Amino acid sequence: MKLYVCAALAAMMPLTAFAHDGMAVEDAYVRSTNPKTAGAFMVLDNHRKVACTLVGASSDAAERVELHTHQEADGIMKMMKDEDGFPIDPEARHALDRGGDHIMMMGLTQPLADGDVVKLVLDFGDCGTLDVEAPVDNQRTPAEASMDMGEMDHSSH
Ligand SMILES: [Cu+2]
Repeated sequence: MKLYVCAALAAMMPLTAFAHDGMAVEDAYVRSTNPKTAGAFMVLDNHRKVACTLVGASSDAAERVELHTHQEADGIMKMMKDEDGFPIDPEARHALDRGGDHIMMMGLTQPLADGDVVKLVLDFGDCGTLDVEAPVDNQRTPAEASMDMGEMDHSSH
């Protein structure tokens, strides 16, 4: 029954963008903690038999979109710009998560509220680009986002 409900919801409001080139994204959402910046989180799914790297992202919703990561420096986790991109192994997944790798939108053209949908274009270099529609979900807790990716839990939708 839960699966059925999820399928119906997905049909009305597609949260998942399936792609050309064997790249896919699951469970994308955007979280905006202030009117000027927002983070985008999702699971990158590489269906190809070659490694792909997310090298950049863009969106009409923000002046700048950067790849960020968190690194520990002197015992403190610091957010910093990632220059190398996020590699995804062949037929593997890579989670963009709070406290880890993520996409940062800076200089929002307008403040984002729950229910808004943000369009992003992910650039995987040689592996092509992927259009993603990510709903704004400021209520999302980190635990939900980082749950075991092997077993998809549709009950949280
Ligand atoms: Cu960031």
